[in-house]
Amino acid sequence: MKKYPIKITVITLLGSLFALSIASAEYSWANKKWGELSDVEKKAKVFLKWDTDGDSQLNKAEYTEMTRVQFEKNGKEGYQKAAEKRFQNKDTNEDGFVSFEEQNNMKLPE
Ligand SMILES: [Ca+2]
Ligand SMILES: [Ca+2]
Repeated sequence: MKKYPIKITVITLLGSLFALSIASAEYSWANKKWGELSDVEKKAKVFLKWDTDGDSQLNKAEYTEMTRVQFEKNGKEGYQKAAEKRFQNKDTNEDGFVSFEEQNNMKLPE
């Protein structure tokens, strides 16, 4: 019984290591420096920066947040309406998510 918590810790540690290796292996460009990225990889990096839940797509909340920051940067108002409209336009398959492909008309680089 005494060893039980240690086992759990080891399993948890191994689990997080495994998750980490998957995360970094997912995109070959993930660990490159900005200057080494191709244009599409840069686009992908920016896109995935807004993907806070990590599903490689932007849901409406993530998309709205991206639009809010863009508008704020440019000193514009009315981001909510704009985000709503853009989201609808971009989500061409109407699944409630904007994929990288829908956003940029190109495939997410691997
Ligand atoms: Ca997402
Ligand atoms: Ca979609």
